[in-house]
Amino acid sequence: MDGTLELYFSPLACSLASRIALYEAGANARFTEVDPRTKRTLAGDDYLSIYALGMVPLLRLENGSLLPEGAAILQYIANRYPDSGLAPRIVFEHEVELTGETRVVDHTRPLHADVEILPGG
Ligand SMILES: N[C@@H](CCC(=O)N[C@@H](CS)C(=O)NCC(=O)O)C(=O)O
Repeated sequence: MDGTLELYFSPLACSLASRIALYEAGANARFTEVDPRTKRTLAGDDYLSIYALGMVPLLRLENGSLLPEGAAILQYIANRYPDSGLAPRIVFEHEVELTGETRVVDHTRPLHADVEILPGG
């Protein structure tokens, strides 16, 4: 555990999305390749002893804990690096009020309720 993220991946596998997200976010990360047939890393480590399911992607967090599942990893990266713009920022109503906005979004109304038809449209 050295304070960097570590992504376990296999080339051309679904871990590619997590790799791209980490690159796009400019994350300080190491990339450890896993051979899907032998379940060993390129350095020869037994991947099944790291993650018993033997699947990629798997992200080792800065605190050493392990996060599996591509969707969860992508969400984590987007949250961890909000300035990367990988996911839309969630604006809560109280934040809108804090910024002095007078219009508070009403989540109970259908989204299209605010859409105005343009003249000629
Ligand atoms: N539910 C997992 C599935 C991950 C997955 O199926 N990974 C494949 C590569 S795309 C894998 O590691 N297969 C190797 C195996 O099943 O032994 C996720 O979405 O991350």
